[in-house]
Amino acid sequence: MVISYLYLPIQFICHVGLDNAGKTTILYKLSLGEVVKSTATIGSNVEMVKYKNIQLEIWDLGGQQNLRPFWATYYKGADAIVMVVDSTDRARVGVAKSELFNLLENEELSKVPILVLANKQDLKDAMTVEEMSTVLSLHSIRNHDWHMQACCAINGIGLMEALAWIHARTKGGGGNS
Ligand SMILES: Nc1nc2c(ncn2[C@@H]2O[C@H](COP(=O)(O)OP(=O)(O)OP(=O)(O)O)[C@@H](O)[C@H]2O)c(=O)[nH]1
Ligand SMILES: [Mg+2]
Repeated sequence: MVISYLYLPIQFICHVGLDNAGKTTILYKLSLGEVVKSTATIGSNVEMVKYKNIQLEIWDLGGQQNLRPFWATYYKGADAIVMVVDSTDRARVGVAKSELFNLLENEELSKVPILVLANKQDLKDAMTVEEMSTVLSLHSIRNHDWHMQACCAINGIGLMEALAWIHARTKGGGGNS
């Protein structure tokens, strides 16, 4: 029913990650169920996505280098951060790592769970979750609840698991936020 839908609690999520990682493609795959041809995001896109007993207000932020300093202006009140990484972008995985560890230091995010999406798993040269976890040094993260999920924004594989991980960390799903 429309009315009960409107009253579902809202969780505030930010999609961050380098340009071309697939953040916008994931946003529209989740909200529309379709692959939308995207152009580089300048600023942000926002969409509501219903999942079980919550609504996710997902802010998709532009990932180009000159836009990354603005990510932090969206962090206040965030219930989860989703960092999207292009699993084929070996050349820039070090940059992605540095952006990830930079956001982990942000005080606004001190209690916020971090989901890392290893996107573009449909491409044959994609790094595996194990390789990505190693190159991103995820196991050295001690001060955040984090998880890595393999996914593909084109066929949607892994995206429901991503939502389930976030849901489990909300009050409705048994978590604290
Ligand atoms: N093969 C494949 N291509 C993908 C996948 N996800 C996204 N893409 C493609 O990657 C390109 C960049 O996707 P976007 O969603 O625009 O990337 P973005 O992270 O939003 O980039 P910025 O807005 O510049 O930060 C597009 O051509 C997408 O079609 C995927 O899982 N597999
Ligand atoms: Mg985008």
